[in-house]
Amino acid sequence: MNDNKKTKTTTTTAKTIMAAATILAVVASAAMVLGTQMSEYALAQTYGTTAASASTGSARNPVIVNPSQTTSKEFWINTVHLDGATSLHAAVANPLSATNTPLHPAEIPPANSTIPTGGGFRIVLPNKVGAWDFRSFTFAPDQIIVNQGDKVTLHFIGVLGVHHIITVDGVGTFALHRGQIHTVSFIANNPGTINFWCSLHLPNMVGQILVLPKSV
Ligand SMILES: [Cu+2]
Repeated sequence: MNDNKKTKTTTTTAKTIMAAATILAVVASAAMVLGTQMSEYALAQTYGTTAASASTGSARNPVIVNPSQTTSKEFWINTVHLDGATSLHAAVANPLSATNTPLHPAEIPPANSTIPTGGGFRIVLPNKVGAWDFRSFTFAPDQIIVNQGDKVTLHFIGVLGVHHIITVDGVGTFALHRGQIHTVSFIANNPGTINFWCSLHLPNMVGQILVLPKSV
């Protein structure tokens, strides 16, 4: 084989390889599109919708609530306090990071407090580096809805706060420390409201159970 023929053969081989590579790339991208479509379809199936209903945004059927049916209901209620921690001095941004901006501006505690008395609110005045905090106690959740005749089980969980003295109206009073769970159960015989509260953190550490009347 002379040099001319060699060059021609090499060029032809290179063209063949390039053509094959192009075909492979087309097949691969077609497979990717198909794969994406299949995974979207699988996702739609997972959420119990068809592709048509997903595209029109129609919702799934709502769950029908029937107040005439009684059942057992169980709730987990955490003791919580929310903290507004801030400082007399603005937080310092990191000059090396474009996304790190100060978390809070300089703030001073209000001169004339409007906070009601009771342990439910607390201001921690500025410490020697200017940090101060406003705290508010609550339950999470603090509103519960059940049906008349339901067996209601409440698990109170001591998460935040050293301890609490909790009363569930008509059910009882108990102490709850951090790390403990105290459970009460009762039948919601009467429609109306059942209040619960912590006597150490009034007036805001309160909650309410709304008992819906049985339909006749
Ligand atoms: Cu409390």
